[in-house]
Amino acid sequence: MKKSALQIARAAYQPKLPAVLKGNVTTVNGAATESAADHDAIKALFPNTYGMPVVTFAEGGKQDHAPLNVGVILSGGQAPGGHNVISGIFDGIKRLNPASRLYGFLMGPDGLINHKYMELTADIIDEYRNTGGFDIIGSGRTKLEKEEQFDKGLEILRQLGIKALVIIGGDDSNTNACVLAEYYKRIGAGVQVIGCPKTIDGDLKNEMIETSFGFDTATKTYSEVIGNIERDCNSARKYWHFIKLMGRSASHVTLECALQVQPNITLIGEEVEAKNQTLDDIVTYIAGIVADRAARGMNFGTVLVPEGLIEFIPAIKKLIAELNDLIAANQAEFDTIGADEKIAFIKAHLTAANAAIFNSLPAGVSRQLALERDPHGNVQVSLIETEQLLAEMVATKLAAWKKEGKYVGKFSTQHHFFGYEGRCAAPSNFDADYCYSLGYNAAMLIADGKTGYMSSVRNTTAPAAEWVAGGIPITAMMNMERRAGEMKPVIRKALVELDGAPFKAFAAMRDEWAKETLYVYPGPIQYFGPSEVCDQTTKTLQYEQAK
Ligand code: FBP
Repeated sequence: MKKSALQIARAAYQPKLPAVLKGNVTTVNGAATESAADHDAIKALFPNTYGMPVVTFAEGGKQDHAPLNVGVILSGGQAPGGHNVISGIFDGIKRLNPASRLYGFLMGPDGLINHKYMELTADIIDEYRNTGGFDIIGSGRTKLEKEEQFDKGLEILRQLGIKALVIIGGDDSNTNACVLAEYYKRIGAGVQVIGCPKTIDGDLKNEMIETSFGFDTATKTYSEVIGNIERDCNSARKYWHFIKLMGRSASHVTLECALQVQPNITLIGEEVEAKNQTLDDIVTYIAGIVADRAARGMNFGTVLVPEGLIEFIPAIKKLIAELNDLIAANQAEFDTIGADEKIAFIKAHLTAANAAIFNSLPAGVSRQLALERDPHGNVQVSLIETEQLLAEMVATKLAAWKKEGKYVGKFSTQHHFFGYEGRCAAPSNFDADYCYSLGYNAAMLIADGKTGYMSSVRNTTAPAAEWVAGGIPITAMMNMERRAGEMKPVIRKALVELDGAPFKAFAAMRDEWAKETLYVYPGPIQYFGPSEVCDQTTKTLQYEQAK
């Protein structure tokens, strides 16, 4: 396979590990845990994996281990560093015993269910070290949730002598990993299940999981291009750039990019919800800043929009909740009718208040809300062109203000959506190191017999040698939520906290960024060079850990 000069040089990079993982480890058990909420309900659903302690690894002990056969699955959207998680698992189990073997299930959970797999040998692993993408084994969004799927998977796990399965995924996939761990423990299958926190969205985090992998590289990639756009914008001084950023259910990506590039306007979905704003409130806010800058001769600017914005607007959120229940209750009928009939059905069955909101939305948006769902039941917000919608609505408002004499200026727009560009970038040093450590650490959790745990590497704003390695029971992150019309145990999503340090820092500076032109140009990710350029963590982590 032909490789670029960077790929060749990067293949030789040796990811950093926490010092504790470099030798033999012993397990230090912390206190028993409780679920994030709904203790009784979660305990009843997970009697075998509830309440386990947080574990931390310490140096010492003896680690002679029998050969370990391990399986790995990449689940959901791509995130930079997945290949390093896999190479970390590989190196970890080989260190425990060189006769250990690693199997990759192909194209996500489907590979387990349909018995599609490949053995990942040293030469294959070496091809993929420190590379972006999930192409080593592919990924998929099939939901692993039914006992028939678990039993089918167990057949191949037994055939290959696999003692543990590592599921690399986001909150939904790790929820399913936990259900699988509980099931295999209950039936005495003898297969452990370990999760790894992946998603560029950054919404799988808590006290013990400081960040999901891929967030660092993806936000640095987006910030590079937004910075370039800002410089173009400040050179030509004739466009307002509306930039939508991935991040389906939380606005962490948008907030992190804002902290890096200091745009004129940033919308944060969680704030829109907390302030109970309407679409018109948002449009008025943007138009106000555009008019103010125009009055001072600046008919240009940048606006960052989180892709999940639509879902945070309270009126639309209520509408989506009713749509979810309505579709779930009529799934059989829904599966047999065409798009126009579905829309007609929805209009006929929605409550009056939600029907009014539904009818008031531009046709493209209402269709998207009504028709397209991913296998986890999520609205596919990446397909809704919110950036364009907002730009058009702002233009209409400004035209009205012009007539009233409240606005004098020119408003020309450009639209962008950055998402896929960042999901498979070559992992930054942080993600390369973090992912390799998560994988290596997963191998140690397996060696220790753990199941239903998520691999956890903490203290991540310190140098890698000082990172703390261990595991957190997945049940400790769970609560009950309504999904597709039913209450389900799920990992609680981490949204942007409005009283958290990253948001507060942003909120303190945003008025200045709106008024003036204070763009910052981060430039491309650097893999080689001075540490202050190559090894910086995200601003989010820096603010959260106050460093
Ligand atoms: P994960 O939560 O699976 O990591 O994926 C997140 C994400 O990248 C979102 O930001 C985006 O809305 C979605 O995936 C896009 O999904 P798809 O890859 O199926 O188009």
